[in-house]
Amino acid sequence: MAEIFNGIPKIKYEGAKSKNPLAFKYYDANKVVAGKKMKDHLRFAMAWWHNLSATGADMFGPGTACKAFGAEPGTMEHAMAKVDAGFEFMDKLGIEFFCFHDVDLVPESEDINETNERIDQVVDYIAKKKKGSGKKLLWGTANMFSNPRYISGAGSSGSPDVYCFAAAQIKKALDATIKLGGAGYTFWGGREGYETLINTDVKFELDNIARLMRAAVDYARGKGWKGTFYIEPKPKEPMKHQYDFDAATAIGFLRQYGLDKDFKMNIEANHATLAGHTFRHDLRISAINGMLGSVDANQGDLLLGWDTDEFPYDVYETTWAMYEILKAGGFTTGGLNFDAKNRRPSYTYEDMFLGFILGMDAFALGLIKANALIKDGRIDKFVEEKYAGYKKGIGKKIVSGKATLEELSDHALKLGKPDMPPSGKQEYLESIVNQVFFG
Ligand code: XUL
Ligand code: CO
Repeated sequence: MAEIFNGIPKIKYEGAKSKNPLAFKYYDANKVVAGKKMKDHLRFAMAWWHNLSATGADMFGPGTACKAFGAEPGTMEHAMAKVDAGFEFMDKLGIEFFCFHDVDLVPESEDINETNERIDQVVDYIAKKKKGSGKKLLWGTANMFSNPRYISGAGSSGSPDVYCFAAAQIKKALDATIKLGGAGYTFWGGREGYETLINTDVKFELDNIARLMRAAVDYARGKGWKGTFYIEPKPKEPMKHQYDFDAATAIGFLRQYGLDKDFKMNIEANHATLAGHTFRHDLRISAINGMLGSVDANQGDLLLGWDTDEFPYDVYETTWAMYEILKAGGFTTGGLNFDAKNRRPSYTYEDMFLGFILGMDAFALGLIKANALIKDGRIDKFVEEKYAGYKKGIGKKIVSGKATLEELSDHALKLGKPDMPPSGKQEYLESIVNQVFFG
């Protein structure tokens, strides 16, 4: 097999003092941190769409990066070349997982039957390459937002025919996921939402989306698949309002429709910030509901109001993310999928590697610092002490769930005036974070 990324060596860990751009400074795959190898905590994945398909085109100009990989884009030869490129890329970075949409794998035909035949060919080829390679499928998904038939959604479409096309794509993408031993399957409802309520029956659309998800679960479970379904919340873009607004909304939806046993959240950093939350907030909401499944690792730009999908470099953010993930017990079927792309001016093959090195090092450093914060213990101790009053007396009774409103009222009336609660000490706690980071 001819080398595609000529001149790019296997990326090795060289340590924080290294000035070699093509080396990891913090990601040391087999180093044990908090009882597990770094690679097993982080479970990095490559996204087929950004890494092997997207060229940097935006609404003002064409792509700048060449992702031809020696073949003519739009052909099956190119689809196969992308598989070779993807496996070489993962090998060189030591990445074990990948994720894809159905139509990232193949050029989409006008006729879905032909698209499906193409998917079969590429999936067979991926299955062959995967054997003995140590590479695994983190999750698969169906792109139900790009094709013009999805103008008004897939499961939320006003057309039952379009609804069936969505089902056909999900079925095929699930077949591919199952065949490749995938650990997960993601629903990101890009166009499941509305532009205006003037032409939308929200209740009908939500019911229909839930029916489609139920059909998908029944199909996959019927095939014996034990993997995790994920919802990837996002508040807007492309739609003005998307139904899976954030983790809290998506979890409520899953519970309402009885889908919560089969689904977890796939939290994307840039989606959380678009929803007006921190990345950490959506991870916490997922975790406390037993719904923290997987992560789309990227970061946004707070000065821009859209999904920029940048490679994560903000170590405060990656640290808080890893703090939440460690506290939740780590990933099981999920991992850190780089749903991230190079900036348009970073158009070379080398830039593709530099983006991943940046993101992998940022999360490795985040893991190290999150572990240090947990070991330091002062933050956890503070939070525990904040609620210590609930371990005795009336506090204990409240937590037992047995206190009546009269009892609670009597307690207050007896006191006449409570003591001020202790200081929140936010600034002190923030200074601990800086001390652990830089001390
Ligand atoms: C879009 C997005 C998607 C999903 C998969 O914002 O994040 O790429 O991750 O459909
Ligand atoms: Co994503």
